Amino acid sequence: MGGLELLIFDVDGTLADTERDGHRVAFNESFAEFGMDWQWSDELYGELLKVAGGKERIRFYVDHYHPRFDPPGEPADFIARLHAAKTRLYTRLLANGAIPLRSGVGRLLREARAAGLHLAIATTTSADNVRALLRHCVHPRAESWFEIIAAGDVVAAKKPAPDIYQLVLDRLGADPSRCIAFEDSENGLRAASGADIGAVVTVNDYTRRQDFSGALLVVDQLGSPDRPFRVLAGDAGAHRYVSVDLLRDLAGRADPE
Ligand code: XBP
Ligand code: MG
Repeated sequence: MGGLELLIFDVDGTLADTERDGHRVAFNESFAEFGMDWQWSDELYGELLKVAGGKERIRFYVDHYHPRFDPPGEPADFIARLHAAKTRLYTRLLANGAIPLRSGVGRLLREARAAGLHLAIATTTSADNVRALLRHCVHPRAESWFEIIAAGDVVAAKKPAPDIYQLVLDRLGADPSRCIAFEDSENGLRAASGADIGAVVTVNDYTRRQDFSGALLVVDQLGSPDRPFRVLAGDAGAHRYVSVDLLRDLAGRADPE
């Protein structure tokens, strides 16, 4: 007999709107630090987000927008140094409180812990960024709330490949039918689906027009009793925000046993 056991969270765009006001700003600051006049506008960044991973995104940008760029030294080393600076600048933004959690995230994490559910992270971003976000935006000891923080370069293929979700399942010996993933993007949904994990999608401004077919539920936010969600696809029954009860309903429907 099945039953919900594990919630697996994406980070960027899901726990917080980190992309436009966090990663994008830090990328631009790192370019300036390296004496380059590259500027990623809000609009251009929306385009670049189709490439998952910061180093991969810089490489794509160079190939498509500055194909004759001649970096000092090996291109891979240059990108790695630039990206390390970006991580330092991004975690500083988090420490300064520049990026709040999305609606309902803190509430659901606490409710899930109180209900005895296990928590995990499956993200494309670097582990340093996840730790900084958990510490500064969730709780000083929030890192210890998660059974595993699967992040960044620990897998060969980033989302939309299922590898990072598969790693979480393998490490925890978890049955995907007893898990629910939380994602904000089509790349993330495809990664979760590829590992046979049902997903709740909370869209944001960069992702709301993407294809979320196959998601258990698509909403505009996790929400709370005084700030209900808007359902964009799927059936939330009488629920008005994403609670543990709703998640158990969704997991039960996906697994008829
Ligand atoms: C997140 C990403 C990351 C971040 C930047 O995708 O694509 O690249 O934008 O992080 P997801 P790094 O939310 O689907 O995991 O610069 O640390 O790669
Ligand atoms: Mg995301």
